[in-house]
Amino acid sequence: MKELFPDIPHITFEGQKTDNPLAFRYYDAKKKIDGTSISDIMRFSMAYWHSLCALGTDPFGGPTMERPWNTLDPIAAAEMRVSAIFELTEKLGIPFFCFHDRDLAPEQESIAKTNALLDKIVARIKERMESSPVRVLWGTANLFTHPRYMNGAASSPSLRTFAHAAAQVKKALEVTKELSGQNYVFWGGREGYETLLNTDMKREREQLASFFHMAVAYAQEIGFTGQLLIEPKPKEPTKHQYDFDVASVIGFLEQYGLTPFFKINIETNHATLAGHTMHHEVALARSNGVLGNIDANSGDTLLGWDTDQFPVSTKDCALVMYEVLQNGGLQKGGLNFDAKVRRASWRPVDLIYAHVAGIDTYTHGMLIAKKLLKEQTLKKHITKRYAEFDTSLGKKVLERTTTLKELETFAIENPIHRPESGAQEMLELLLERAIHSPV
Ligand code: XUL
Ligand code: CO
Repeated sequence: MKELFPDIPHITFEGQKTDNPLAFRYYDAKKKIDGTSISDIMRFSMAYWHSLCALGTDPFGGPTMERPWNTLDPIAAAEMRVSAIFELTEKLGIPFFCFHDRDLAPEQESIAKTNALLDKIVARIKERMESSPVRVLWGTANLFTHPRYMNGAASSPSLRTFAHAAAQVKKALEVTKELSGQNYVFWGGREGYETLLNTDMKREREQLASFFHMAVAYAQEIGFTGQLLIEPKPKEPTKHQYDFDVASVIGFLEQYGLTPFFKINIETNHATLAGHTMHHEVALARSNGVLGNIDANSGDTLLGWDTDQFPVSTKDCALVMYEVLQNGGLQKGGLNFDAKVRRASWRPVDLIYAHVAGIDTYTHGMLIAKKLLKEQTLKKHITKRYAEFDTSLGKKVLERTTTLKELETFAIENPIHRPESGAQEMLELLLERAIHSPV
């Protein structure tokens, strides 16, 4: 097979001393840690949309990316992108990719024609998978680009729009199953509102819940065994999105009887847009048993929108992996680079530098997290900090078997002026040292 990117080599592990930016310092894919290969722990994935479809446009400027399919018609370009996803992931040693239906094939003038073209591209992907180790991490439906979704998809006031969204999700679930996708994602970029002056919020949330129930039923009907995931984001493109953050999604799932069917896909830049750290979101999901997938990227603290940059902060990645490891891994989920190169980074090789940076930073973070857990660096302080709640009265509080009266008696017998120091600065020092210690 002719290579599309002959100048891009296979990226290999060269160890911590290498200065080669087209090699890994930490990602030794086959190396086993406690019996599991690094590749299986990390479960990295490439995002079809950012790496193959994005043109480098922004609200002020046109396309900048140089890609071999630029001059082709849309269908020939879609076919070439199939070769590209396998070539790039294989060269990087990335085992998965994720896609929206419309990333694979452009929409045509009718549902029947759109689905027929999608089937053609899907057949091509299936054929390539026969000779490639690369697999689908998750699929999703793009329910935000077409003008019919301008007022939302499942939360649209138009039943016709709602039905189109339903038809699209039905097909996207079928396609994800056909490609043995391990998860299916719902990101509702337009499931929210621009102004309450024209919005019935109660009804829209009920529509959304009904939509999810139908998707669960259809996934079961066709025998899709992948994990269903909801991806929160507080805003952008809509002013307010119903799946605001992990806490809102947990509440929504609970309210509408959807908890058993969904986990959460957490994206770093969405967490920060919601005013949280990524660590907060991942920790909250883990402690509620709904950590499903990570959309790995980073934002820019000086900008108020979703910049989708590659993750390059060792500390942030270490803290995410600290939770992932305590979760026993991500099971069916993975670490999907929902990230794009800047529009001035127009060369194909810039995509490779970006992924090497993300892969190595996250793998380094995992190794640091492993050490933090093994040495109980933070854990032993947390255990000590809550020790009073391990006493019999403390346990009664958690079991809800004590009373204000009993606690009053205890308070009289046990006066307290100052509890233990929180020791935040010492813990920050220990974390900083761990980040800069050999792994
Ligand atoms: C948008 C975003 C999406 C979802 C899939 O901010 O993250 O790419 O991951 O629709
Ligand atoms: Co995402």
